[in-house]
This record gives sequence, C-alpha cells and structure tokens, in this order.
Amino acid sequence: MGLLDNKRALIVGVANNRSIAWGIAQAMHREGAALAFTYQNEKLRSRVEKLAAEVNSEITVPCDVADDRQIQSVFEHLRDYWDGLDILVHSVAYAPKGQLEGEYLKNVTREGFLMAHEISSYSFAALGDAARTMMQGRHGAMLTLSYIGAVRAMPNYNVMGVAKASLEANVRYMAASLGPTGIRVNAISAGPIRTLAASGITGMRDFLNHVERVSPLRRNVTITEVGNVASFLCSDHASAITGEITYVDGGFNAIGMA
Ligand code: NAD
Ligand code: IMJ
Repeated sequence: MGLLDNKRALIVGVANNRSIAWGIAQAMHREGAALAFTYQNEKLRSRVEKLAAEVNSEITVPCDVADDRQIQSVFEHLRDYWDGLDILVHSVAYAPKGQLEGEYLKNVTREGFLMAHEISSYSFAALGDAARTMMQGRHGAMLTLSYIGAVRAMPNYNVMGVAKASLEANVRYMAASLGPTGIRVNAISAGPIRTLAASGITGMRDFLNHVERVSPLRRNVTITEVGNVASFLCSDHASAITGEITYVDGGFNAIGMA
C-alpha cells in the first residue's frame, strides 16, 4: 500500500535527474502515483521523456509557463489520457542571471522584476486555475517549491526572494480560492541543493557549507527528502493541511545563532 495509490500527478519542472521535481516524481512513483510530466522546451524534451520512462510514464507535454496557450493545451492533452487529476507539482523558477548577484537595489530592473514574478509566482496561479476543473471533487493537492530567501534577505538571491514571497502569498490565496472545492495548496521551502538552478550562482558553496555547519541536523538535504515530504503533503494523510509552507531544510530556519 502506497501513500498515493490510485492518484494521478502532473509534475512541472523536471530539467534533469538532479531536479527537485525529479526527486518528487521518484518518491510519488514509489508511493503508487501515476505520473505525467511537462518539459520547458524542445531542448529538454528527450531528457524528460527518458526520465518519465524510468517511472513508467509515457505522458510528456511541452509547457513554457510564459505562454497561456501552452498552459491550456497541457490539460487538453492530459484529458486524452486521464479523466481527472489529483496532484499538481510546480517546481519552476527563473530570473535573468544578472539579477541574482550583487546588491539588490543596484541590480534590480523593471524587466527582471516582472520576469521573476511572472515565471516564478504567477505561473503557479495560472497552472492552478487551468488544472482546477480536472482536479474537482477528488481531494486534489497542489504543491510548489520555495526558499527561505522569501522571508529573509539572503545574499545574491535578490529579486528571486521577492518573487518567492509573492509565491508564498500565492499559496495562501490559492488555498483560500480552492479550499471550498476540496483542493489543498501548499509549499515546501527547501534548503539549498546542487541543481541546475543552483549552478553558477555566486557563493553557492558557501551557502551549502554554512547549512552544514550551523543547521540543527548539521547537513544539507536531498531531493529524495524533499520528495518524501511532497508525497505526504499531496496524500490524504495531509487532508487538513492547506495554505502552509513546510520547511525541509534540516532545521536551518529554526535557529538564530549557531
Ligand atoms: P531545476 O533547474 O532542476 O528546475 C527548475 C525548472 O524550472 C527547470 O525544469 C526549468 O525547465 C523550469 N523552468 C524555468 N523557466 C521555465 C518556463 N518559462 N517554463 C517552464 N519551465 C521553466 O532546479 P531546482 O533547484 O530543482 O528548482 C526547482 C524549484 O525549487 C524552483 O522553484 C526553485 O526556486 C526551488 N528551490 C530550489 C532550491 C535549490 O537550492 N536548488 C532550494 C529551494 C527551492
Ligand atoms: C539562487 C541565487 C542566489 C542564491 C541562491 C540561489 N541560493 C540558492 C539558490 C542560496 C539556494 C537556488 N534557488 C533557491 C533558486 O530558487 C534559484 C532560482 C534561479 C536560478 C537561476 C540560475 C540561472 C538563471 N536564472 C535563474 N533563475 C532562478 O539564469
């Protein structure tokens, strides 16, 4: 008996086998869910298809979340395979590279600010709205990924932190919108993990070393550990949890001074 037997999940945000979305997909597969995936563009298509096959999924659909038509067509596609959807995982973030370094106020631009918010926060609401019809009446759950930079000013995270604050507020407003239809909406705030989105970031090694030195568990977290919590939050065991941000960070957020 798996936590997610008979559930169907759409996973948005797999780029490669280090992606947090991939850790979530593996955990959800292990817990008995049937999976479908989107990929951002043609460059990522074959990689996502191969990974999908590893978890017995042959449903892969293109979706650049900047494009409303692509968001709509994901669910038109999905309806060819499934008559309903139980779980939506949103594991997407983007800001132009130059925004993620140096002093916030010196580097933030109108364009960078709008892009970060559109791709990293608005897209969750857009996908949530497009998914809601298929998720109606079946105890559905939506999940997104945040970072502590939403609530503390972290070096270099800059406008992404502002966008994550928006994403976390989005979780609460979406939970209020969709709660009456039985759909829950939550986020996991994960500790730093070496993924594509964390590569080439100034000072990433220092962030990882710092967590290892000062977090209560004295180590970093893995995509498997994030996946396990994601599976719980999207399972019926979490039926009374909605609008919540759950930290999966080895306790880093809980301490003031090590
Ligand atoms: P990743 O690079 O593997 O995943 C990011 C995904 O976003 C990729 O699959 C990429 O294709 C997708 N994406 C970007 N722009 C898109 C667009 N326009 N349309 C569709 N997809 C788009 O990196 P990750 O670390 O797994 O990131 C996943 C989520 O986890 C992000 O929201 C990130 O902010 C969050 N997060 C990451 C960390 C970390 O340290 N890696 C920590 C906390 C939270
Ligand atoms: C990203 C930037 C600065 C500091 C950072 C990060 N720390 C962590 C991240 C400390 C953990 C990774 N993270 C939590 C993210 O949300 C990353 C988002 C991201 C990454 C890139 C890199 C490539 C690019 N644009 C990006 N947009 C968003 O061009």
